[in-house]
Amino acid sequence: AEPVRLKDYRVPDHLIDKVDLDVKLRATATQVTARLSIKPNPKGRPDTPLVLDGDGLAARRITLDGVDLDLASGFVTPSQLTLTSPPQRPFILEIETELDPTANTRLMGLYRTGHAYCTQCEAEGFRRITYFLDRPDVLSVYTTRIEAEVSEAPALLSNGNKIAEGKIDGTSRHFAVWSDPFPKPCYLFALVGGDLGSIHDEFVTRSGRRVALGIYVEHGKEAFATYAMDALKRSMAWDETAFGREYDLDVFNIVAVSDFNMGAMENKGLNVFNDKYVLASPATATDADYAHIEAVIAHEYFHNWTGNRITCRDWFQLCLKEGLTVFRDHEFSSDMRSRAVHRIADVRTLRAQQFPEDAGPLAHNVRPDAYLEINNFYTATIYEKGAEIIRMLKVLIGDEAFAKGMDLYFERFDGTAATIEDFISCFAESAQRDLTQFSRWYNQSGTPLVSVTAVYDPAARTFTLDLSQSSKPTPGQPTKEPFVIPVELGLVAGEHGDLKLRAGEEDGASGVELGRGIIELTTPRRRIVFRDVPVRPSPSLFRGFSAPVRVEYDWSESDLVTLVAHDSDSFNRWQAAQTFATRLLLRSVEAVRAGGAPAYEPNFIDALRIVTETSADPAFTAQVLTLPGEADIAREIGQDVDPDAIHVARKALRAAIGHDLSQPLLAAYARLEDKGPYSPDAAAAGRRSLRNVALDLLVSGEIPEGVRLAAAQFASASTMTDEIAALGALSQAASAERETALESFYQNHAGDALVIDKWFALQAMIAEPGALARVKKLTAHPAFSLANPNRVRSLIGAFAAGNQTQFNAPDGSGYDFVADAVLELDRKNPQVAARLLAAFRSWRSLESVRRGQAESALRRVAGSPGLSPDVRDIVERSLA
Ligand code: BAL
Ligand code: ZN
Repeated sequence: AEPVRLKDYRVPDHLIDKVDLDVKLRATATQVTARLSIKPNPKGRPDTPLVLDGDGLAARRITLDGVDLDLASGFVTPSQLTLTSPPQRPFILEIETELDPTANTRLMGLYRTGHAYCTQCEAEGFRRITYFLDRPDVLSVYTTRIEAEVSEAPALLSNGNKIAEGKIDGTSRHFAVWSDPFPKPCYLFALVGGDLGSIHDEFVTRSGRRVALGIYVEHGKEAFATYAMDALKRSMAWDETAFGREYDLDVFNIVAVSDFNMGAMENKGLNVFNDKYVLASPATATDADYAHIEAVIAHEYFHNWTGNRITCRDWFQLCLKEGLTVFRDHEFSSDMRSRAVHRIADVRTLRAQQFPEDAGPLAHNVRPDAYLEINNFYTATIYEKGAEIIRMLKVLIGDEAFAKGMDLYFERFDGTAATIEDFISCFAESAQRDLTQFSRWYNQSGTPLVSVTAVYDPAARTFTLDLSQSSKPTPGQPTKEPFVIPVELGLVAGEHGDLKLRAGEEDGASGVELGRGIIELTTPRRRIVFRDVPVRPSPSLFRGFSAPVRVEYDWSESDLVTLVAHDSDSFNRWQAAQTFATRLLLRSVEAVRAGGAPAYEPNFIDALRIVTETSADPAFTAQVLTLPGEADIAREIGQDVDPDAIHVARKALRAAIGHDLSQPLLAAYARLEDKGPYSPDAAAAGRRSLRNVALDLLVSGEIPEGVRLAAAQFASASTMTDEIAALGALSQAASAERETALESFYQNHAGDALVIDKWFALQAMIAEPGALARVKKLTAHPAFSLANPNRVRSLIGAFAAGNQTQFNAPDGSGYDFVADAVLELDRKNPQVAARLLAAFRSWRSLESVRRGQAESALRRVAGSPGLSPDVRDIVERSLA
């Protein structure tokens, strides 16, 4: 297949103003009648054929202005409907198709899940329902009539407002008609018909619109949706105050289903969710689950403006809605929780998920310029790096110009399908600034490296900082132009804190920059000479992670200890601990590979001790005590990676922390015990997180009291947070107790799919040689199914992404297992299969034996017959 290219974009030659759908739901033979009001696009080319997209469709009848077209004449295939010379005036095309929702295992288009029919149309699922101009710049007003058996689907939902409903006389069927007044692209279409429980509430917008809110879930799970409802109302209120955005329909419904490819989907007025991001109770969901639910509910709701009211012109602009909406949900969560701790968590995610993507064969621009399969571009780069770019923009132009630019964007592009250029132009205008160079962030892939050196001259009292930026080649981009990189910095003089930044124009800095503490690196190199510097300071660079870059600076150990203790920027206090840990771990890995013992550094442990004993914020302390992950360390090493050595080094450092800090950790554990009823708020969650990090470290350090506490906590936990944390701690080492605990966890939670997902994932991530055998055995467990994406991700996905030593076993067994799973899954659900295969993305950085094994597994996948376009795209890019 030929890639789709951004440079080939052309406006559509036809438009579809109005879509009237009539859907008669039946388990294996659903009948869809689509009445499309089509017209030539005055901005398109005249006299061109009309080509509608289809995917696996079976047309039953097609009429043009009421006249039957001959289906046998060859103008319609399962994947296309072509009118070679359509009328040069508005006309009505009516298309009847028949679908089998039960046989739809791809979970795109209309499918069955649990007790419901539901749809997923983004990116190109609508063409599996009817023939259409399936592209985001064709906006139509939809009316949807749904009909079903009353007993099978008492609830009938679609986009917009319900305008009619009733029984169908003489039958056991009923219908509902929904009308959505807002023109939208077909990827935002949704319908649901099902036998579901629901909870209802109301939100009154600031201009007085009463909005009926509903959340639909499996019967019996209604009480588990109350937190999601609360998060929804908070999201609606927040968008009014933070972005001036009000909701615009009388109804907002959410439906939670258990079989879903993505996390959730922002269909206009009818969000469909993976139930993982809706259902929560203290006994079944962890604090992290609560935080995710809050964030995803907010994210999908915020799409109503950034995505729905203003949509994307084409799929190359995906980050226009995704990066921006992630930025908005990060801001929301920061306001709801601790901003500093939230920032740390977001950066951890970016580094764990986006940095490796950007460093490997799957690297791509935040705005790609070509794709073979758009489903493969719902990536950390589009989402997380896309959000970072917007955050950087805000840092660069300041809050006021940023807010003005957002207002301009909403005002100017409401009701349109927009581009990144449209978006950026609003900020260029509001900030009165040329953002051409800044836009390179959208068009060049890879993580830039900023190298910094410094010289202190005590006689001259100057501190000279030399900054330089460089970027490695990425696929298709051998060289890069310099980026605009905002460097938020401070010079920390021990316990005296920040020095005032002084430098003149002749020293390479502007007063405006110094006043804000934000230096812009726009050229390959920049030197700044700071004046009146009384002592050698410790530079605090990229405060708040002001740009998505890697930083290289040779901090001394005493600099790092100073920054951990005294940096006024709490993100950089955490970062200094991470930098120290990383340095130590890299040294250890080398020692271990050379046959020696892991490195040990009392200064590092002491820095952690000070935070543990003095920090008033348990959530922050928990972050400081959490070392970089094994994959993070692998990425830092970059080449010739040996995951076993990394595991040994990291495990030894955790053991040292647990051992050496056992007293303060035990004290924190005792002090932070939950008193009173459960609350998912950030403060309570923060206390539990430190307590559980302490427990885990104590068990790592083989402190007998820690092991005893873990067993006791597992036996008596009243929350899933504490229960799974204790089980995780107990699972660190092989023992009969571990197996008993795993068995009892299963018995206690059997039947609760989301909890059993955790049980699968925990076992998949056990870092010991028996893990693969265990995972293979679990694929035969009655609770496992390849048909359920959450299950696949929790068992096979967790093994591939979360078990570095066993997935990367040198005999290739981990790779073979995942490759086999990908091939089997590809026949059912290519989208999920392709996502799973992306776990190989860092294969080239491995040492040669593993690299060879990974390559042969990938080649075996590549050589298998009948691959989906999704998997073929990933495997070919991985091997290129
Ligand atoms: N638009 C796909 C799901 C999401 O990002 O909200
Ligand atoms: Zn989104």
